[in-house]
Amino acid sequence: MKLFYARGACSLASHIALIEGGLDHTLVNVDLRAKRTEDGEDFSAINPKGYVPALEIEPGVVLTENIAVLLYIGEKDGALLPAAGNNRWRVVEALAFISTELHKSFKPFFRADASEEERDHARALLARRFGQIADQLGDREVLVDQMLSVADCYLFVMLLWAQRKELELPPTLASYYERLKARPAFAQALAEEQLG
Ligand SMILES: N[C@@H](CCC(=O)N[C@@H](CS)C(=O)NCC(=O)O)C(=O)O
Repeated sequence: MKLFYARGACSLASHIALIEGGLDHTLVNVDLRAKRTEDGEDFSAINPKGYVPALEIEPGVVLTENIAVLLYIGEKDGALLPAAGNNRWRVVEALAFISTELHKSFKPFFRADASEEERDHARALLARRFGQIADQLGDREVLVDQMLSVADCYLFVMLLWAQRKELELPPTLASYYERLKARPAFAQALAEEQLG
């Protein structure tokens, strides 16, 4: 499998999941501004939507969208997605929440033309959403039941961004982030993307 990624972007969640799940993969860095891969290919021809993650699952077959890519990896490795039962749907639910309520809310922090008012609004919204996911986590080690899942990989990236943007996090999420960061697969992905 080939993961098209950008350093520190949401594709880091899939990068972590590929390592954590022990799946063979190669990484291809994408310059998101130029829409060029590190080997000089036109990224728009690979993913016409122009964004990462994009995962080549078979020669010429490219899967996009964080939720789909993460579910594919979870299904493939069998370790990061419950095979059946309510917890499988809890993982899907968590992925949807992270994608639509957390990930999207970061937009004003990445848009150079966003106003301070938009950023303040995003700060307040994210504080509420992080509070809700902290309540869901409670005093457990992972988001769903007792099993590390692709949802933890995705939430980890949101927490990395939160730290970089100096957003205040509930203490349970801050310690959850530190715990995940210490896992070998997470540390390896961070090192491979040269993220300190
Ligand atoms: N709907 C997409 C959004 C992915 C996305 O926002 N990717 C960002 C990086 S975190 C990106 O590549 N942005 C560059 C661009 O949109 O041109 C998904 O959920 O996978």
